[in-house]
Amino acid sequence: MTNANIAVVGLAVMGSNLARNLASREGNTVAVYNRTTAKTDDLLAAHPEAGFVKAATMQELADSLQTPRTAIIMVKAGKATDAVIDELVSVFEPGDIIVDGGNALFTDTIRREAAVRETGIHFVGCGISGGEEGALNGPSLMPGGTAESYATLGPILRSIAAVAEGEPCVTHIGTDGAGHFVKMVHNGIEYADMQLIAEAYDLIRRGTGKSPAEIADVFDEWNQGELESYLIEITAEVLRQVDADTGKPLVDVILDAAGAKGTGAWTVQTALDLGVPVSGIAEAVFARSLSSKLAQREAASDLPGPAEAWKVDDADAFIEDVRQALFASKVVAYSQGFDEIVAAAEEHGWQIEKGEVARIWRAGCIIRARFLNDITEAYATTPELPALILAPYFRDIMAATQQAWRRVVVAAAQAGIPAPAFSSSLSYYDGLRADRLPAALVQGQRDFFGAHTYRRIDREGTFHTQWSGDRTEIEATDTH
Ligand code: NBP
Repeated sequence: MTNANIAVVGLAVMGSNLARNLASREGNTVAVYNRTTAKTDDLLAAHPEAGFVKAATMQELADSLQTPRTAIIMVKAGKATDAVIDELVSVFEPGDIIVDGGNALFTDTIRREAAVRETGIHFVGCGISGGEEGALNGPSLMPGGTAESYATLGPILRSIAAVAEGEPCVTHIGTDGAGHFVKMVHNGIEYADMQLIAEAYDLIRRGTGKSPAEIADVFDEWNQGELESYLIEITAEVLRQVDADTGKPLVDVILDAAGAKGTGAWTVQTALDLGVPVSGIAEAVFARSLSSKLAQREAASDLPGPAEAWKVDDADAFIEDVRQALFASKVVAYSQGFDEIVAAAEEHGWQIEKGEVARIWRAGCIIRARFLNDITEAYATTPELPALILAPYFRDIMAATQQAWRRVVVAAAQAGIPAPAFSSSLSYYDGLRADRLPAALVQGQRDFFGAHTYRRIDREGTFHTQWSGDRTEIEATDTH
């Protein structure tokens, strides 16, 4: 029996929704397999309209598929993925395609792709964004792998992807781990975006005394303008929610300890290895860590803060300042994220179209936002921008917002309100645009204690000062 054109392996929330999405598109017949067969039976019983082909074993799954066979794995990232790949390789043939749609670390995807390629089978790591809703109704899809495998896979992925302005939110990102890498950076940017919104909320609440419901109105209004995005939209909904038990705003009864599943940390760890400053994303990850240190926070709660209570004089003007600070900091987070993509592309030999990445993030995924159009346009005009923030459109935003941004960071510091992502983004911006940085002094220090040498601004070469001797400078190139 060979009548299915696509298979889904792993039928938990993501896999079953993706399978239903696939089955709803004309021309697809979907074979489904889950380690625990009862889950497969449940899915078939709940969705007879999908016309799923049930496979009780991997061999049955292989037999049910047209060649070249294509299977999408949606199991828990890590060991489970390796186990499922091994099983599929044992029943698939050269030319078949195995797709991992889980949240794999891109270096695992590089390793798996190389191993599976040895068998003649294609392996595609595909980032899938949008959670369970996206999987069912249209996710943003970030496939890696070979161009050859994308020729087969592309039409299937285009059929299920979210659509923005008539275009499916999928593109072939690059070879081997490129898709999962870009998905990882997407998640890192998501961390920054969420933290910036949370800081904006906190500053407005503590500065103006507005209630969460009133701040929800502010976010609704912001969502009509250049900040329009899914995260701003859901923030308003969360702030408006009232707790049924206590009658309080839900946000006031939720424990203020933020969880994380690790993709933000991966983004930062990878950036450290690549030497790319993604400070906005890093601060967002650290802010979640700090929030979760409940015992430490409790012990530190009597540390002194500012002497005077804080209230802004002009609430409307302050809220507009915060809006501008949020927009400027958001541009920094995206600019840093794209820097990381550029650096990894260089390191791994990926040909990543940055404008295409922004294009496929416009729908289906958590960071979907109006201003992604402007990112696509910026890279279309100047593909080799030294940094996204330097595109004319973003330069104009910085020019228009930087004074407000400074006022907000100053106010936060004086009021003793943590705004790590706002303030570190501003420091990054000032560092980037500085004529001179104190890095010159750091180089002097390094040369003093470790003879690490330095370069000069006025001539070529590498130099070392003999600090313990007569303090003369010598050309150091030949001595190291
Ligand atoms: P889970 O991550 O909870 O994984 C559950 C699935 O993995 C079940 O089908 C389970 O089979 C299967 N599985 C496990 Br666990 N170990 C296995 C093994 N050794 N062999 C075969 N199957 C095994 O599912 P999910 O939340 O649907 O997520 C699926 C993937 O999608 C993950 O990689 C996740 O990171 C990624 N993702 C999730 C989201 C989201 O919003 N949830 C978004 C984007 C991507 P069983 O039924 O037999 O236990």
